[in-house]
Amino acid sequence: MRYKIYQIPWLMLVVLMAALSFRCNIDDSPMTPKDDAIPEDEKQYCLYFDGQDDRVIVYDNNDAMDGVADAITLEAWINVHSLQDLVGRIIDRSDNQLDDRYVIEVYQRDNQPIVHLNINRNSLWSKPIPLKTWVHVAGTFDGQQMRLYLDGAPCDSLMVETRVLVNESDIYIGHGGIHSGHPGSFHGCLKELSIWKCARNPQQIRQDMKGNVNLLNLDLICYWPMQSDTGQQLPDLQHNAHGQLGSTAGVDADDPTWILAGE
Ligand SMILES: [Ca+2]
Ligand SMILES: [Ca+2]
Repeated sequence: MRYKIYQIPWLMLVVLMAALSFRCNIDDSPMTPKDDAIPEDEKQYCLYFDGQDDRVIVYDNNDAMDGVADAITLEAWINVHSLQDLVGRIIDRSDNQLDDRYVIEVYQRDNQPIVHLNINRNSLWSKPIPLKTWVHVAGTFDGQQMRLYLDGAPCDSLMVETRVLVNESDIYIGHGGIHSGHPGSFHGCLKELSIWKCARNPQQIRQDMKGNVNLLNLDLICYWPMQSDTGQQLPDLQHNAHGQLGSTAGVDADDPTWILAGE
């Protein structure tokens, strides 16, 4: 079969469009790299909490946990999947009277999640935050003023007269503690949790948000980065205040689940 000379540009156009179509089909394919394609040192894990009974417990058996008095900072990356409960605790340390406590949590208001910082019954609230999106939260108290930050930006503050003296309780992560008066089941993912014995300023919060926390900083009390799947233990890289997944040291129904942070 022979083509006439005026047919050749059309043939070239058809071939070009077929090639482009094939190329577009490739680009439209979902980007789902295989898990084993990611080098181990570039994986970033987090813990998924089911919003029902999952929890991490840091038992009160480490003096480093008690280094807070006149000032504190609580920090975490959170990804809220849904509001199954009125509150979802991120970090909760409460005594049996609720007069001595520090809590940072997600709270449900008008069917939207907001962040709530509570220090000894004093409260600060954020604006609504998006679901299924990573948000950095930080709550600070400098001895006089409580402040709340979202993604390193200040969003509220309050003058209070109090001290932080919670020294006899376990720390609960992703769930209310036994003294919290509420289940506080968090539904979603948490990573990069830290507790400091100072009120960190916005510049310090923003500087460390990307995981550049300096372990030589003496104000850092507990640091649970969740860098890898470490089984039943949540390692504290600062003072060995390791957390336990679930309600027992073995596998149980209260265990949160290690997943890759991008999932
Ligand atoms: Ca367990
Ligand atoms: Ca469970």
